[in-house]
Amino acid sequence: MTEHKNNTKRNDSIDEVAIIGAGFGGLGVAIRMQQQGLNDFAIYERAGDVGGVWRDNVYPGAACDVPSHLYSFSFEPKPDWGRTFGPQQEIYRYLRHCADKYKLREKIKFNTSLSDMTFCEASGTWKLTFADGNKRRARSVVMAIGALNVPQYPEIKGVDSFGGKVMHTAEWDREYSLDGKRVAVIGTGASAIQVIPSIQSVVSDLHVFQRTPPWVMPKSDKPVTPARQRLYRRWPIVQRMVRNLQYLFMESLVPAFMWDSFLTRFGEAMGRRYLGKVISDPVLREKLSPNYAMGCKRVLLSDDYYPALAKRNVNVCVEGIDKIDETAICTSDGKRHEVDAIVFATGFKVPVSGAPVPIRGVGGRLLEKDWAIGSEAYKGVAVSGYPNMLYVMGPNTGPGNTSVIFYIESQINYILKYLKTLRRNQNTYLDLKPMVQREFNADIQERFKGTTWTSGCNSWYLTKDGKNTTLWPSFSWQYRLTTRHFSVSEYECITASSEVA
Ligand code: N01
Repeated sequence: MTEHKNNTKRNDSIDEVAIIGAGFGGLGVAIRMQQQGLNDFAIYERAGDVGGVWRDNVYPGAACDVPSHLYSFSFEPKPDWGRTFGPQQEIYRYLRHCADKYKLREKIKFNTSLSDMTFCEASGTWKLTFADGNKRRARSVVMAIGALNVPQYPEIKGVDSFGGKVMHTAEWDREYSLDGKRVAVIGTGASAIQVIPSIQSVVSDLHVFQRTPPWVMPKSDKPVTPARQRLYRRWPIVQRMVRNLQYLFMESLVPAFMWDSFLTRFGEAMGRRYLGKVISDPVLREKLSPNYAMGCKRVLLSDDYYPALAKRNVNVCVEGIDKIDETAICTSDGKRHEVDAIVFATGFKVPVSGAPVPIRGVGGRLLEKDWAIGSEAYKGVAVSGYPNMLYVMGPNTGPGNTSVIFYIESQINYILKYLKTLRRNQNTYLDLKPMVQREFNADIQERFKGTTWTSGCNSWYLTKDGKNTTLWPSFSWQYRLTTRHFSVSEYECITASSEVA
């Protein structure tokens, strides 16, 4: 690529880099940019605080199912995790600490929600429009908007007629008390298995509506002793070693998902054994027995989910929901389950990162249309036709088994290389060559063939056509290696013809 001398006067109405979102992704990019001397960026956050999903998901029991040491930045370890698996409040505090320590709040425009993004080819910049009508230009945009943040409410007949309280786990109303109420939880995924044991003892009756029984394994969550916290504080290398061991353990589970192997069978046997140990009632055990290959959907970790389901005030309904009326959930066996409140633990809208707002790239092409049959990017970061737009947690970067933070840090490595290249070449923008994206994605889909993830269960990882646009199909170290490499030859390098008007 030809290196242009930077004769352009710095234009203060333009952000060199606009980061959208102040969750793990946005904060991580910003911290690493600062550490590399790339200080010309602004962060736009739709809410009034940092934290992303860890700010928003405040349902009782919300916690992480990835070990705490792995669920923090490698460049900002936290020696004093209170539990082996961090609860929501603690992770939220950690992210606030990151924002404060690295003085990021002064760079964040809070309550500023992006509503539209258009690329201007002449100036090689993005025009950002916000919900309050304000506009801004940016040379590059980092889309750190998170993968799972738009709650999915299922379309159930009559739901609007229900006279009681309706909540989604991701939109929890902390003012509403469930004490002594008859409550329905719809869904038995990662959020449900956390909320159910946390509310079981305070509600009078709990009806759990299960469509597919999940694979559940013990979590072994426990408090971290002060002595251990002191040890980590004094000897950070010990914490790093623990973190590395946990990483290796989780990485060793990948083959169980990649092929229908003896490891998958072994995992399933362990899962059944655990179920049998906790649930003595054969009818309930039958209801809770998974009917698909382990790993096809997310394997859930919990120490208190099965015990909660065995309590006398809990009823697990496996019949399909026909409709909801003013006071009850009606199931296909003709029963009416009268409740005061319904909790939708029904997950999030997919595709993962989707096009959250209209995004117009080169020639006015619309990302929503380009991604209509499944989102696609290069290394989960760059998208052909959308120059200098860089995704964090974009398509096919979800970890099936390990910490998403490892993936985010891999993307940050790639993004930093991209941004440094741009800095050396002012007035230039980089548009990924379509062929590079096509070949990369064809290879990804090829690698999914024969894996547990495509073994036939109905999971949100897949599009309607069975394409997996959410997960990385292999070991996470392979993702780390692939994102370490940035080659400018994979991009069209275009010189902008005019300055911003
Ligand atoms: O959502 P889900 P989630 N009638 O999609 C059921 C992350 N996460 O919020 O399996 C009845 O997993 C649906 O049934 P089925 C994590 O990545 C992380 O729990 O489709 N049921 C399922 O049981 C996770 O994967 C943490 O048959 C209906 C449930 O609703 C992702 O978020 C914690 C239904 C949805 O489960 C999503 O998890 C929590 C209907 N019409 C979440 N529609 C961590 O700890 C849907 N369901 C990091």
